[in-house]
Amino acid sequence: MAGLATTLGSGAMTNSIADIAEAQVILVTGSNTTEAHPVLALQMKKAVVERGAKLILADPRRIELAQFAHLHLRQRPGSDIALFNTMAHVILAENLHRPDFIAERTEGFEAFAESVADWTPERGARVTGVPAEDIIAAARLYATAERASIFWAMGITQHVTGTDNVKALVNLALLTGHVGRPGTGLNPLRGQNNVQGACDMGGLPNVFPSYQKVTDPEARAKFEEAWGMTTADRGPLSAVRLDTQVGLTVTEIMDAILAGEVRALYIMGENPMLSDPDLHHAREALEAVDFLVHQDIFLNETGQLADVVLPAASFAEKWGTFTNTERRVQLIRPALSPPGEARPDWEIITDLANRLGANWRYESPAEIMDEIAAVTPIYGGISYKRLESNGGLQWPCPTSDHPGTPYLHRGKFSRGRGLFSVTPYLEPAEQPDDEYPFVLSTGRVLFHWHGGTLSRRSPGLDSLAPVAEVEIHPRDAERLGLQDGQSVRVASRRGEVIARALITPRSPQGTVFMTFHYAEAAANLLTGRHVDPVAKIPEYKVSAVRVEPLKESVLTS
Ligand SMILES: Nc1nc2c(c(=O)[nH]1)N[C@H]1C(S)=C(S)[C@@H](COP(=O)(O)OP(=O)(O)OC[C@H]3O[C@@H](n4cnc5c(=O)[nH]c(N)nc54)[C@H](O)[C@@H]3O)O[C@H]1N2
Ligand SMILES: Nc1nc2c(c(=O)[nH]1)N[C@H]1C(S)=C(S)[C@@H](COP(=O)(O)OP(=O)(O)OC[C@H]3O[C@@H](n4cnc5c(=O)[nH]c(N)nc54)[C@H](O)[C@@H]3O)O[C@H]1N2
Ligand SMILES: [Mo]
Repeated sequence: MAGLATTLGSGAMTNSIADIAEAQVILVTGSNTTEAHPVLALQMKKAVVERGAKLILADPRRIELAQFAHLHLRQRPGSDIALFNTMAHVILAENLHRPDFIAERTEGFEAFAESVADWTPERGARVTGVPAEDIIAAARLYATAERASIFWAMGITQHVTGTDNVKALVNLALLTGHVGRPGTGLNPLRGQNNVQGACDMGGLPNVFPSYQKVTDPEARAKFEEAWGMTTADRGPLSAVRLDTQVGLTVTEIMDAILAGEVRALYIMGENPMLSDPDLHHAREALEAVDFLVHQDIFLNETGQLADVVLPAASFAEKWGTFTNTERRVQLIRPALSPPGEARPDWEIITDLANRLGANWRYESPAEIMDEIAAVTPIYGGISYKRLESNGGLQWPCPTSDHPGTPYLHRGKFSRGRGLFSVTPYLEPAEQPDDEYPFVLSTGRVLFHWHGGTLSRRSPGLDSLAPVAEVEIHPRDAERLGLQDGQSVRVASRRGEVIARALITPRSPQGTVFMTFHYAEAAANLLTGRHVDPVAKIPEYKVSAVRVEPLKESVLTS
């Protein structure tokens, strides 16, 4: 979001899923699309197989999508800026850019062009490990297509240069005019079913709903008025004003607890005891905090540390909306009643607010949606009534007769002109050395979801991926004297886990891959706390580890 919002003015996916079929060239990078977004990946396969689109895959691992790729660039983990700067160099050197588009719709071109002048294909190849001719071929293919789109996910963002990685991709689209039209665009695939909606509603430390900044006095005044904070009937809360200070991000909160600056924590639908980096540190913080509330549909590893647990109803047991990766707001309806004392999240929060002295009178989620529409311009025309009668609406949808917006930035960027950025290449924060000679990359498999709180309760799913595995290249395995299926200890500077070796050329030599789905072999005991300075996202995709074969098999499956 940080990378896109600064350069284009909106942090969301620019185009639509249906649009994938229109692209002639699709660049997918840092997205294991067939495992993490399997339904959307079908559109990519269809574009390639049925429409002859060319797929450029830039991913260190030989993921399933590689079988559909015209070109597979296997860059060293964390070398993306070098790769995309080099592609930009080639596009400029071969005059494949669009001077008309650049002049009309962008700014910052000169400084950017100068900054990639020395990113020759030879230098790019040296830094990324990708053959120079492949980088050149990818640049030509992307630039000369009539319509080319870019898709990415966590392989791009979970680095200390995550924000600049995104900006380097934005540079490519601005250079070639591949944005603002069908079949083009800059498309971050949002991971969780409602992460887009959570951000739109202001679930970020620095904004109110619709990305209105908390530091903007006008925005603050608007919300204070809308929420009745300036009127007298607020009882004990009438002296409370909206905070204009930017809050903390997840990774900062853990540090602030240990510094004594955060005393209470209310966690809703999240399991940091498996998903945060450096779990020993996360545990220390969650044990140190004076008061911990956990609101979840299951008692997960984090809930076990809580002072108070509030049981919530699941998606199947309540009304609500999810906003998906293409900005589409869709209605959910209850199919079951919540078990036991579980209640919808909005009811729990409303009750809590009223016990604190607020005077909230919501009767239903539909009413909350009406309030959202009133204060959130991009959702201005969205109501339950409209959502009931169609397949959802894509924001911006400012008025009740607006049909929604399939692609952004048509004719003009949300910020006015698209901004070129200078993106200097930086190595990952932790490099392999003699003691920790492998790069550990972490991510997902098709059958499990994050900490496994949901998917590992499903015997069907768990039987398909029951044990934590470490992908390791055959040549590395040979050097370690390792057999397929043997138990190994994986250790980093922060901790160690035991998992089962999966010998495969999927991960490149020198890199091992693990998921973070297994509490009994939690990959985040190994990962470190280095973060991107802007977005504060941890570098989950690069840690230095050691792999030691174990004699006996300690795993049962
Ligand atoms: N089955 C399943 N699906 C999910 C989830 C799940 O837990 N399980 N989680 C959801 C969520 S919240 C998210 S955010 C998405 C995540 O979706 P993805 O980001 O697609 O999933 P990851 O497994 O994290 O994989 C990222 C890809 O980045 C590649 N990669 C690693 N290092 C680098 C690098 O340095 N550069 C580049 N360019 N690529 C690199 C990996 O090889 C991998 O193919 O998935 C969503 N979908
Ligand atoms: N090493 C490593 N670590 C990572 C990543 C990585 O690639 N590598 N990826 C990161 C990313 S992109 C993400 S998104 C995070 C995900 O990390 P988390 O969000 O912490 O992981 P989940 O296991 O999805 O936890 C979601 C919780 O929400 C609960 N829940 C489900 N539905 C509801 C509901 O309706 N109401 C309430 N109150 N609770 C509900 C579930 O039971 C579960 O306990 O992990 C991050 N951590
Ligand atoms: Mo995510």
